[in-house]
Amino acid sequence: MKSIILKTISIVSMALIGIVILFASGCTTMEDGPMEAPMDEMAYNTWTINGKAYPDTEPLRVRLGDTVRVRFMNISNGVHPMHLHGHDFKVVAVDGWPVVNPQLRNTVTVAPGEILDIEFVADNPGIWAFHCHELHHADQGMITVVLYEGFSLPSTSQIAEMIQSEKRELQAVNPLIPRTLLKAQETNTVKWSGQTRTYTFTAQPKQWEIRKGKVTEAFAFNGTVPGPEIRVNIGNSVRVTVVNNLSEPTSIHWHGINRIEWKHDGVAPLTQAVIPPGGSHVYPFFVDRAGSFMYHPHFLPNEASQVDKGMYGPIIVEPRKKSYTKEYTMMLGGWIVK
Ligand SMILES: [Cu+2]
Repeated sequence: MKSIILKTISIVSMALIGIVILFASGCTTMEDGPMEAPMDEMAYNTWTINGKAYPDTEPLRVRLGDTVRVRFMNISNGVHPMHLHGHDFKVVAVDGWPVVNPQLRNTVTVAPGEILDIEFVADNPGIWAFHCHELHHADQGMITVVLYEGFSLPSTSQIAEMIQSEKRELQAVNPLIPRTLLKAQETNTVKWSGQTRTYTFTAQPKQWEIRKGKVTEAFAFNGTVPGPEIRVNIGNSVRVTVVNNLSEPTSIHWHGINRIEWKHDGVAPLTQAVIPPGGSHVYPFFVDRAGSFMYHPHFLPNEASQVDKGMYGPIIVEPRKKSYTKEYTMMLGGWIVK
């Protein structure tokens, strides 16, 4: 019975482009006989968009200048914070009802049974991840991409070549920001201040005291959890060298930062090569608005475990005028402590 329902949903969704149906399934097949749907969300091991799990999810194909509406329908029993890279969007409808004064955001939580419509303007050409930010769900399939006309998903060898050419560009005469990023800034209302802030973050294992007397293995940037704060001003460009001293690959995503080239967006192996153990990668980006952002690994399929071990940190872009007299940052984490 369950398989029949699944099939029906999949046919309906294929016919309606732009509709995203979020679904979870166990690994049971028809041959296994009827499957009891597990009560526990954690018992699911595959999470899908329109019946498909990454890398078989269908890209959202857009053209520069499109206004894109995406309709989330959460038929699963999981809560899915859906996150779009490279763009901000507005939640324009909930359960078919229009939202008054929708705010710009890059993540929205879709609860079981909820239907949300979002809209974004396709103004940032490239290949951008679009996924559930419950990173275990992303690791288990709930990830796709926004693919601009004129771009195609790079093959592994193309990614390797892309990284090499980027390296050459970054090492060229004035290496602080790549030419292509400067070009991207020309279309922006905020101009480069002439300042580039540079950071080096080294990821390595660390025995981390999570509460007094309780030590657990963390993956820490520069020996701390959270990792070091990036604190910059509007108009700065930023250049972060990430050094990987772990025994597994990684790659880092600059969450909420849209003035970045898609190939430095950190989703490996989707849009950049992994940073292998012993390797490094230089991430250049630009900040054009004040706000709170963060960085974290986005290496499929290990991003959830790397985040859970402490590989994250805040990015604060100072406002020109402060509405507060004191400030704190709280990064909320989850651990498996033995
Ligand atoms: Cu999810």
